[in-house]
Amino acid sequence: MARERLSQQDIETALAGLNPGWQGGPEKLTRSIEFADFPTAVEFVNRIAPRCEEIDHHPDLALRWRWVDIELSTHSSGGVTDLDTALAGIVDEVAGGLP
Ligand code: HBI
Repeated sequence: MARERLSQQDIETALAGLNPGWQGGPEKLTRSIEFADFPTAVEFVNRIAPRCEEIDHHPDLALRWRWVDIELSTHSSGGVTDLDTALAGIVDEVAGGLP
């Protein structure tokens, strides 16, 4: 049984508690984060990896110089679920600890 997709209203509610850089639609949540430099962007990826393993939920990441483009969706559900909003909060926590 696939995990339940969130309604747009639920997504809007979740976004209110997340970094304003997040954009959300029924299909995915996206955020592009600019770090101080390339090594810091790589450090973000390295720090987020074990957190994703802990919850068995993984982002789509594009590492572009000092930017990391993040897309969150629950592939097995074909859209945004509470796993994605939870991972968005983890992304905010990890990114917030980096320059
Ligand atoms: N991560 N974003 C995302 N979407 C999934 O459907 C997903 C995942 N990580 C692991 C995973 N599915 C499955 O391996 C477990 O749900 C069993």
